[in-house]
Amino acid sequence: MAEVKLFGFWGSPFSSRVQMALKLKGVSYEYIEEDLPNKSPSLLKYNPIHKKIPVLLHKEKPIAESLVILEYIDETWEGYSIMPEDPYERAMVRFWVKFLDEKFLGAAWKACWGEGKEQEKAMEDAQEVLTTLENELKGKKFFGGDNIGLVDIAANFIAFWVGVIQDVVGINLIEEDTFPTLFKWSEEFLSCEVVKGCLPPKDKLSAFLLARKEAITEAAKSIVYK
Ligand SMILES: N[C@@H](CCC(=O)N[C@@H](CS)C(=O)NCC(=O)O)C(=O)O
Repeated sequence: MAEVKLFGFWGSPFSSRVQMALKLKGVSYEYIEEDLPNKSPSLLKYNPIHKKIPVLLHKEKPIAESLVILEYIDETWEGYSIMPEDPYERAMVRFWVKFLDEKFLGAAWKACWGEGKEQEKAMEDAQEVLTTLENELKGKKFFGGDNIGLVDIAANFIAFWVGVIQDVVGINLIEEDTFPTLFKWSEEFLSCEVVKGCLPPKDKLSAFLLARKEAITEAAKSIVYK
């Protein structure tokens, strides 16, 4: 039995985060694809609280929540480090990933899939977050400095998913002339072989989202972000 297993879903940026960290560390693992509308008994057993992917199973012990998993991976295996050593720098990484998940994901999803006034407001909110990130990134190649770190991995949604969704729904959230630093960062990030190997095929993701456009638009109405 594999020592490390990952329960994931091919189109999920959260699964992709975990795959990136495992691959950067060189950890071999068994990947188990979940059918999210029909979750497996194993997923429900290992993540009974949220019932979501990703779940990392290490020596039969489950860990849920992608950001928690990323830190666990960094602390458990040696080699490439996605977290800095300095406690203050580590605190800053935690600050930025919390900011990303709390302030960007909900707003961006609603900006892409929302309608009317709610969509307009979400677009403004998402762009405000992007402006903050643009400033944070100035003068650096990656959020992690010269190398990809935990914040870069957590921001995979900005680098890849936003671009695909933009094309599907026909909006422009991130463009080269509005966020040049983030745009360049995306290109650098997406050109990394490990990153490329942990992303879904663009066409497959576009088709998947397009086929569910109505359902996603409906679900986006209930998104509340801070
Ligand atoms: N905060 C979680 C989010 C994970 C998440 O939203 N997973 C989605 C797939 S992208 C899921 O499993 N959804 C199933 C459901 O909600 O029923 C993390 O960072 O791991």
